Amino acid sequence: MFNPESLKLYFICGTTTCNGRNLLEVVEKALAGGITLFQFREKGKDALEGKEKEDLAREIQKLCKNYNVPFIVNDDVELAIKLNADGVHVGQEDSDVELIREKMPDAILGLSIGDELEYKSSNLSVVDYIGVGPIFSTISKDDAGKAIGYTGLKQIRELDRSLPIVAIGGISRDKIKPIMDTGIEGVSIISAISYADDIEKEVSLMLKQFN
Ligand code: TZP
Ligand code: MG
Repeated sequence: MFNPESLKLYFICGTTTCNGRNLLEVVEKALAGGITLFQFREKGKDALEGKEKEDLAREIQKLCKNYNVPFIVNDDVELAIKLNADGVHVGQEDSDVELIREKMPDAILGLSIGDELEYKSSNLSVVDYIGVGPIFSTISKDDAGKAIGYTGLKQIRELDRSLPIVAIGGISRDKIKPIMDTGIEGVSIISAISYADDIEKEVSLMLKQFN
């Protein structure tokens, strides 16, 4: 069952976006700090594939289970099914969300939305939440679209107040309060967590921003 509260502090990471650190250690520290959801996003040059990717995903899934935090796979629907992951997150260029919903009727299903046009052309009736952004410019995604800022985020929030939204792109601790003020459910973050000097402490400080 999907609880939109799990979107609150949503950490995304893979071996290519963890600052050369050991991904399992990074995820363990983030879990200890209090992240509310984890997405395994293994992408880009030098990303793991096949059995290596699957084995690492299983290890992270175990860690997340220990902390009772949902484990979501980015893009790779077949891996998500094989692992019986809690969910899958896809972009506009990935497979059709209706087909994914047929394959994974009970999983958490998230879709990336870059702007109002993408919002209007997507079948949102089968998804549990949307990831909206980039809000600000990002170092973590080469092909990220144009940053939409607080104004763009607010516009999308106002299109449907019942669809859970998580914001993404260039979000650091100081931006959490103003982003949450737009009335959305959470923030998803890569580098401000994976590059933090002390990941556990940074995550716990981020959590305080929601009070
Ligand atoms: N989609 C839009 S921006 C982005 C993704 C995956 C990267 C977010 O990473 P960061 O480091 O939190 O800006
Ligand atoms: Mg994708």
